[in-house]
Amino acid sequence: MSGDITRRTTVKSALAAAGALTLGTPALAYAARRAAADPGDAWRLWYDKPAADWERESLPLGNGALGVGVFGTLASERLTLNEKTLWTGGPGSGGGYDFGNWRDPRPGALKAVQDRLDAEGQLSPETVAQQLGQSKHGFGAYQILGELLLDHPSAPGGPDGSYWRDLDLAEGVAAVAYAHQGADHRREYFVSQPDGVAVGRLTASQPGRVAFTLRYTSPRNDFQATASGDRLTIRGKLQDNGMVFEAQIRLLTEGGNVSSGNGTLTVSGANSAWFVLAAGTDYADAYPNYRGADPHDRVTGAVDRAVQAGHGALRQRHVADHRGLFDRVALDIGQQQPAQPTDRLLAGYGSGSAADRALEALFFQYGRYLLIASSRAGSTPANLQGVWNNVTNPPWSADYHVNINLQMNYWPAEITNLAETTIPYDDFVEALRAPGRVSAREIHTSGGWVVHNETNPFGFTGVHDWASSFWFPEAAAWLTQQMYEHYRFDGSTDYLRNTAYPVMKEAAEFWLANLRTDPRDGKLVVTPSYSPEQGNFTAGCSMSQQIVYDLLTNTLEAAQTLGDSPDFRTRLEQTLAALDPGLRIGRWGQLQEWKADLDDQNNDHRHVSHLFALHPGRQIEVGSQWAEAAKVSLTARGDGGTGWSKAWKINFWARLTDGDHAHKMLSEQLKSSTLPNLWDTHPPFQIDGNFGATSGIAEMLLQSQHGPIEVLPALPGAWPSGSVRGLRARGGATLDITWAEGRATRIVLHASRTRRLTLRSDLLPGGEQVVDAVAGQTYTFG
Ligand code: FUC
Repeated sequence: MSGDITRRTTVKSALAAAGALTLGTPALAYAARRAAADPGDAWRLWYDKPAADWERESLPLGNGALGVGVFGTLASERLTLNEKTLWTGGPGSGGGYDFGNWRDPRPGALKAVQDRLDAEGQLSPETVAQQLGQSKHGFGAYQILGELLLDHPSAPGGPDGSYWRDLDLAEGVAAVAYAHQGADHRREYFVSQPDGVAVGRLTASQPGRVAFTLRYTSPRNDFQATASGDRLTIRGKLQDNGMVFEAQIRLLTEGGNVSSGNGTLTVSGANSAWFVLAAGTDYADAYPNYRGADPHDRVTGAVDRAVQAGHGALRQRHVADHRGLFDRVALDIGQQQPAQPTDRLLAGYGSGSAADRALEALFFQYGRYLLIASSRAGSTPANLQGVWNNVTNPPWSADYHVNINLQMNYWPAEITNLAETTIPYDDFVEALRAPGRVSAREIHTSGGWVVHNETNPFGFTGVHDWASSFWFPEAAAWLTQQMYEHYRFDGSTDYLRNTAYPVMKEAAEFWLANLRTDPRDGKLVVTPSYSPEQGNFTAGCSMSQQIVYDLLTNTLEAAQTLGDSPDFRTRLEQTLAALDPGLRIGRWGQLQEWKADLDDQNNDHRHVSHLFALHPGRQIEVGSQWAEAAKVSLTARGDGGTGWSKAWKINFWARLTDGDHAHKMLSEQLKSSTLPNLWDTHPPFQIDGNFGATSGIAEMLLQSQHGPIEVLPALPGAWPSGSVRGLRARGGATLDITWAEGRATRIVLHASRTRRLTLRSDLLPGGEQVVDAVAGQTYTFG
């Protein structure tokens, strides 16, 4: 790739051009060496100063369960620590916990709201919240685990010209380098999935120059830190809910020695030092208590095994594991790595240069990196901040919002070849069924399972009372969509039978029991229904109908594939036939957001919920009247919005096959919703926009939601030539695509399933070719 090649030659000139460096310092030599050593080096965030602010500048590392934020500060290195299950709230919580289910039964309350909607057409959210809402008890919040500080007795006062800090997305390694008193100092960090530990290593180019004191701090006072030998143990219990947490660090040196005392470990006179950290809690995703084994044995085992393995083996296993996922996709959109650190690259973005394309390609890969780092088997899925959090009261509790946000986190997973990252998502959704059945029974008097607007790790499937976001029973249906899509990409009927279908079927049973006939036209509608997060309550708003349509369509397809009972299939078919599809064109040509024509042409609300059928649904096909109406709606909504909203719009425009407008939305996101560490900002930092943008870029290059594989469906003029390797299409296909002057020049399809695929590209005679693909075979066109 062009980026790779330029990268190697520009690092030196980059640093020199930045005016910050004196050529020849040891740290520069390190930087140049590092860049030259790695030919796949395009994928790197780098900076010439330490992070001053966690949200804007820290560099994230993680293995799904553990997260580390690297500051790279000089005199005292700061590393924020996260363990994804460390949450207040839930069973045992001080304020009591009710899963969001009504504390007192409210017989007839739901029906009364439905009857009023039948009679009056609309109700204010406040009115409905008064009837059906309830204040939150014990919802809790994601907690920072603490911080590790590495205090250096001797370090430069501030970053001089030799300072370097980077995050290598391909290796999953962050590094800090600086020169001090004639020695080249270097710190390197990674968080290993295979070994379940965070690892740090400090080296110096002169013997005996590594010296620091390692200590732990926390904004809570609910812990004890005990140092003994080479081990620091932090053990505590959250005051709110009694959740037990433990972290252990072991610190080893080459040369010099380690001493312990007063809850700290001190290295002096060492040639190098390295540490491993493991952490855990007694959380388990098991209804109704959500507690499992004490973490002590697991944490001790992980640090001791890691020490035994040695730094070299840990690093090698980590990099192999990380690259095994990351390297599956390569993207070249004609980028050239510029002579600038990433924060300046971002600040200078917007001229349409090859440097802009470098940022766009980096942003795409960063979304993949963040998903690998925040969503691996064995923990909960990526939350609103992935796995990273620096406080005890993060925005929205850093929870699982399910009226778009959690779903958006997983949009890139299949198409960008990271299907393994969906394992924690599947586990989490599966575990919501048990509490979700109780909420279905107690709030909706029905079978099936349900979850409303947001949830936590303790099965909060009921409601709260924030009027504009407390009611969204469609969330369960929407959550199952990713599971069916996983099947559509992968094609494994075992997965469909054992994992996806039971969850989908039970969500479908909820809606079979809860749809109601609209007296106005006899159609089946969701009621009460609320288009997130605006307007009044009505019956049958478009998003509600489209989500139920999507669920029932997917469930029917799956029932046919698996040969489920004819009775059930007939019920699905009959319900689909009577269901209002949620597609209606209004007075100004727009796709209506509500069943009545209520849309305001000047409304620029961030949620564009009524386009669910376009993306992530597949009810709307480009070329149809619905697609035209969706375009009218989207145009009226405008190109603004919060971070995730802009990211969603990239996907919408890609699905409308308008590559230039999709690219416009990407550039809007980079210009006004992206922080110097390339985290998406809502504001504040919210990771869904990173994932949504990566998905949107992939959708510009490849789509398959309607079956046929569409190659380069929305290529923007800004990327006239390039290539992408390793994107996935539905039906078990992986594609490598090369293009020039805006047209595909070569397509390579790798089949992992034996099946008939339809490939569409203007490279093919007549624009389309049927491929009778055989698993394991490769097919080349052009
Ligand atoms: C949804 C959005 C908000 C925010 C929150 C976490 O409720 O409407 O903008 O993203 O999730």
